[in-house]
Amino acid sequence: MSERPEMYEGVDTIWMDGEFVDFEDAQTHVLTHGLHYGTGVFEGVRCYDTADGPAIFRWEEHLERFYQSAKPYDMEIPFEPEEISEATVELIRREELDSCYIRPVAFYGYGPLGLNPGNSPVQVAIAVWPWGAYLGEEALEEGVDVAVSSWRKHASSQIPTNAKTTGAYVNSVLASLEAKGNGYTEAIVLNKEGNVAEGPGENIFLVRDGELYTTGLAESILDGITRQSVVDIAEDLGYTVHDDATISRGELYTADELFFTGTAAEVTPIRSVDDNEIGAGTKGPVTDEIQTTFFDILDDPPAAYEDWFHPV
Ligand code: PPE
Repeated sequence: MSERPEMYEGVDTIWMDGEFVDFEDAQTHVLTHGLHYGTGVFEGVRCYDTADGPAIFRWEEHLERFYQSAKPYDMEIPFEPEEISEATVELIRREELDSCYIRPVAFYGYGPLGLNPGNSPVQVAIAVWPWGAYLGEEALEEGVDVAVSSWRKHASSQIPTNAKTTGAYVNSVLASLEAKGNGYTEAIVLNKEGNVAEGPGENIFLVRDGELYTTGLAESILDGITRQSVVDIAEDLGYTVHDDATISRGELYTADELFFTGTAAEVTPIRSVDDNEIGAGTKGPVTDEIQTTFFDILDDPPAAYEDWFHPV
């Protein structure tokens, strides 16, 4: 096996198919259905080192989406949510991590190939590892330079976009490769209609005249849990939020502020789109207030947001 990526240094254990196995032993056959056809579903979750101890952020919502994602693929995850939850908590404890990223994945495993996955067993694994700022520490302060991708997001009538399916992420990979290849930090992907969908691994928010806009669920986006959280936070801060918006490409350039949300990306300001400066070309004041509130909540959960946290 090739050398272990630095990202996973120090990780000893992975939970796989009901057991805790050594990191190096979490293997699967090359004739795995999900490897050939992308028939897997996954989650990305973060555990934060809060003032009340390590806690998983919005765990119930992530677990629910995990099972929902499996539905269009007739995939029966052979474990109850409680079992997945207990395994995850135990894994974080064993790794003695205060904060980490959590990656549950379920996929059609080694069975007869052919498109019908029905004869392949469903395999499930959970890995945890420390993962810092997704787009870099500096991105959280200064913002990122992004480009509108020439790749369009698939419509939900082609591949359900509200399901977090492994195979569907080739679209995100293409957009991300193109953006990075052209010297940008991240992409923005338009939907089939040519309106804004989302980032390859993030939802997007626009600020105009003190109000917030985020693309609606019918715009071929993932129903992001950070997106939902930011809508709540912004409303609690007194902002008007339009969470069912259609945003045209042109509106990106004239926005007062733009930012990404996601489990990995958290709240990341966007400072330019296609080399056009957004606002003052740095983190804007509304983005700053929302980002600060978001990180404050994660740091020391106030009573009003307590149910967003699952103690480890
Ligand atoms: N859109 C897409 C396409 C997406 O992948 C994510 C998460 C989001 C929106 C935001 O959703 P949420 O995490 O529930 O707020 N992307 C995950 C994978 C990133 C990766 O590079 O892998 C994540 O952030 O964990």
